[in-house]
Amino acid sequence: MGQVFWPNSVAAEYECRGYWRRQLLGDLPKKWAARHGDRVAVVDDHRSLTYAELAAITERTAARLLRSGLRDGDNLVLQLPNSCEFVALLLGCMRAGIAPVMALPQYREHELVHLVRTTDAAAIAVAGQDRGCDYEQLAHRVAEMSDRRCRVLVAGEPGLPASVSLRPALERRPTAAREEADGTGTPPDLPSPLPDDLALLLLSGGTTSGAPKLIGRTHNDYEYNFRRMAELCGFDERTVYLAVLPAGHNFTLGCPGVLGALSAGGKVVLVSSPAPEAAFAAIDRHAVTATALVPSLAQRWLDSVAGTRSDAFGLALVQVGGARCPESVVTGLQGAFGCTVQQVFGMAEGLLNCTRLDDPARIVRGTQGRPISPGDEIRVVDAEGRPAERGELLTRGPYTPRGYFRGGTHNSRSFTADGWYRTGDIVRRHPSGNLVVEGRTKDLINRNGEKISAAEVEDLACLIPGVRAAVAVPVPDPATGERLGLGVVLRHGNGLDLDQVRTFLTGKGVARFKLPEYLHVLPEIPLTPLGKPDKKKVRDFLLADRSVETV
Ligand code: OOB
Repeated sequence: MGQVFWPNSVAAEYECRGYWRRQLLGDLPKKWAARHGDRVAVVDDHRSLTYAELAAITERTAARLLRSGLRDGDNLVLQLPNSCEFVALLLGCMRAGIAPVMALPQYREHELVHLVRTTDAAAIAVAGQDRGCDYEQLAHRVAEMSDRRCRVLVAGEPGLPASVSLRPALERRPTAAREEADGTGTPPDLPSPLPDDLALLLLSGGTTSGAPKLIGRTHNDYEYNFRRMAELCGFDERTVYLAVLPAGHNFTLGCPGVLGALSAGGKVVLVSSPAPEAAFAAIDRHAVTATALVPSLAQRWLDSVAGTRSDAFGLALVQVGGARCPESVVTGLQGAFGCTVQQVFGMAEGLLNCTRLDDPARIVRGTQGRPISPGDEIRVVDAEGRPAERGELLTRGPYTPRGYFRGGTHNSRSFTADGWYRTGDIVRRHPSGNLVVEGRTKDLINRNGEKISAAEVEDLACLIPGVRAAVAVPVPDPATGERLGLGVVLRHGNGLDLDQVRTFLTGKGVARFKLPEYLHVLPEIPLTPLGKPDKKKVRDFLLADRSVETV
């Protein structure tokens, strides 16, 4: 299967302690519908679905997926904008025993081919066109570039207001397409996976080497993840949750996110653009009570509400996480929206820390909270692995799997032999028992909460003709937290400019957010006394260039 889960004795304990409830995620919509049938479950710019409709669509989507040739145990790369179709396909996959691989809408060929190959995906599901990108064409190119037969499914045909259609784009047989559209044809038997089977695959934001790693999450562990977060966030039937960050990211999906809000009987509003205007219109129109933001987006919202009566919105809770949040953003949000703020320090690998809704203001401002579960084990260790007040955070627990999906040798670097995940985050224990994130050992750039592996960009940059060596570094930035800076050494004296680098990488199908924003040509890569690239020095060169540019 490729995913390292928990030893049996540990799994039995998690079940015994009530963390795991043997609940299959694909069966949830039926349960929810039995309780809240006629109430609205999900809304986007075009349509809304009641709980009863969501349950019916989940069943139908599962059946359609299986009829289109997919099987229980397959993986499917899911790349849809925030929409009702996203939710229906997600749940439909889980109902059919197919693990959705949660791709972000920003991904292009480079990232998608990697996902399809690593997961052996049997299909890629996309929206036809969205925000200037022809996803259907993109998916076809990806399918052609991957080694095995990968179907392309296009979701969301217009004109079917209360349904989610799935067009198998590769097989354009008219009868099959009609069956898909009207839901006829013999319904296949829907499988019944086991609760400790793989339910979905999340993308790691946190690893150092090469392309992003995947984390397989089980029905048992992920259900606990969003149930526990929903409990801590006080979600209930009155909750109206706005998904404004990509719904496929763990934060928006399950912390408590879309799944937590639905489990609590609330309503989920999905917008496909994070722009303040669109988000504010949705908040106003649907009386949104809770949402999750990365700090840079929170700052954008604050800039755009300056001076207006935004506290008239009924926003009760704003979660901020994904990157270090300046205190000014926390106080700004409290002041502008009159809401409770919660800091969330989480990771796709599992562990979630958050401040509690009734924590004193200084804790909410100055810490990233504490683990959400009594089952979470954490250690803070120094470079020699000894317990310390400040150092790398290690963790194990009921929703932190013990390895990456098909992680190979990478697993032994990121996980200890006894199953602790090395987060690569440098934290300090606050006297209150909360954690403060102070840095990281992992080599990445955290731009708007989106993680970019330095090694991945360096490998790509070395493919540029004339580039002998490259180092990618984070350059601090007030708007995005960090930006991607690239230092390069050239083979010959020929010049290279930023536009050429960006054009080259775009041609390689690299997602736009991974394109370098600063470039510095170096005679040699500066080295530390240990002979490793001195990334601090490279960052200083880039910072110096930047100060010259902005003068
Ligand atoms: C979230 O998940 P990922 O997987 O995209 O990234 C995880 C990494 C963490 O290891 C840490 O380096 C950083 O992102 N991070 C933060 C942070 N929250 C995440 N660094 C400083 N302060 C924070 N509050 O980013 C994620 C997953 C679930 C909920 C929230 C965020």
